[in-house]
Amino acid sequence: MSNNLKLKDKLIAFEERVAKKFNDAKIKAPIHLYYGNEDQLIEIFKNIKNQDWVFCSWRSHYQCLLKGVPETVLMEKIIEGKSISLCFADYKIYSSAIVGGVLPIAVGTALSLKKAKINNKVFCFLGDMTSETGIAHECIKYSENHDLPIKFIVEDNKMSVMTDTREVWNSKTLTYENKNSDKVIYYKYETKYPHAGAGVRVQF
Ligand SMILES: Cc1ncc(C[n+]2csc(CCOP(=O)(O)OP(=O)(O)O)c2C)c(N)n1
Ligand SMILES: [Mg+2]
Repeated sequence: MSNNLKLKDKLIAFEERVAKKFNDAKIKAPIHLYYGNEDQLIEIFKNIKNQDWVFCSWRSHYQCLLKGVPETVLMEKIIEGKSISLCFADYKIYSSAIVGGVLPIAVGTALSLKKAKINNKVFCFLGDMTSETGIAHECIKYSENHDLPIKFIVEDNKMSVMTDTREVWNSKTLTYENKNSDKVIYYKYETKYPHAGAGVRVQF
């Protein structure tokens, strides 16, 4: 079995364990699970070094694991109810459940790295709807124009909770779907999980 396949299985199995704990009411706070984007994240993380910063949203279990947070440590935090805003300073990973909340913080981090001539990068993950907000447009424009050491990764599952993002904006394509920018990576994925929860207890 190749290393990528092992890692992919590990990621999927971790989310399945979280899903079971949530459905068994062992986790009392919201969870947001990933599925179907393992290959893309494994590829992206090949370019992320230990000393690089990773910024995420409410959905961040895969990034935490790929940044090196041990499964037991991550699971403990999730059981404590912290899934929605996981932060591990030692691993340089920071998340916020506020739509667009991490974007300016990621830009500021990239600006400070550039000013201090530190050779590390920032990787900022955002959903398709987040990528259409004003704050995302400003942050990406600022990062492009100042050539900051940052990559925004737009993760398109087509939905914002239960709402079709393209329908909202009355557009067949998203702003960053076909945009040629060295600051933006864009990919599409199909998940098997609802926006939040794992399909049995509370979900929305
Ligand atoms: C400021 C703010 N407004 C609304 C919400 C509620 N909310 C949480 S996730 C979400 C959908 C965001 O969709 P998208 O960016 O596509 O991310 P996905 O969950 O699909 O990965 C919304 C509206 C929030 N967390 N913060
Ligand atoms: Mg989405």
